Amino acid sequence: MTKPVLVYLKMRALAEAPQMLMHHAGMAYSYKMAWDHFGKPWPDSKREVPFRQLPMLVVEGGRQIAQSGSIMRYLANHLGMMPADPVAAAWVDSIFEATQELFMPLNPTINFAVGDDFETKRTNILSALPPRLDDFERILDRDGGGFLAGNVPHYCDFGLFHHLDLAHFLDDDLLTDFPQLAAFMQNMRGIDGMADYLQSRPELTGVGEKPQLVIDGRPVPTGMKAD
Ligand SMILES: N[C@@H](CCC(=O)N[C@@H](CS)C(=O)NCC(=O)O)C(=O)O
Repeated sequence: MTKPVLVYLKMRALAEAPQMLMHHAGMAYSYKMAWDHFGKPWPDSKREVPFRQLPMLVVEGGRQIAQSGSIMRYLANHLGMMPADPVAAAWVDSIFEATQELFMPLNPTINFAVGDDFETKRTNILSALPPRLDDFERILDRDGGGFLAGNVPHYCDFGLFHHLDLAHFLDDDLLTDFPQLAAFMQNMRGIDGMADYLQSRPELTGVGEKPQLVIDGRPVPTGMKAD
């Protein structure tokens, strides 16, 4: 099989969970910025992807999989990580969907907001998060396996890890009152491939002031332009 290509932009957001999942499973892939994949600026390429947004996974035969959730479900199926029982699969999917609801406004805030705008968004996000965190805490507590659905990670676990990892830019002590979630983050850091991925991905610096990704050793502004 040819290596799939994950196409995205200069931000740490919806391409994280699929990359963590692929690293964990040892699945080879390549990552391309939209402008490198299409050979032109992203705004001129939007009509070449199904829903004018990214991420997109290009698989064999050039077939395009859009929507981050669909990419995760495709990968979980492809990698044999989908629960066979339909109810168990629906449970994992419902948790994943709940993690997707953390995307907005958290991801754009961390990647792009600066100054007073960042501070206002930070306050709002941190005041809205505790009931969400409590839901995941209860799931972990009830299940007892150290992950969201048992003692191995499913695709929902990668979604939650990503969003909580980002939320730590807002508050280092985010999980002080959520011991199960704190343990979950540690468990996720310990799974196959995760440490490698976290060490090799572009560093995100200057959150809230001048957000940049350090790509190939060079800090570049986050965004949707080549530079
Ligand atoms: N529902 C979509 C949302 C995708 C989305 O919001 N993509 C943003 C980046 S995170 C994007 O493509 N922004 C550039 C644009 O809209 O031109 C998904 O889950 O994949």
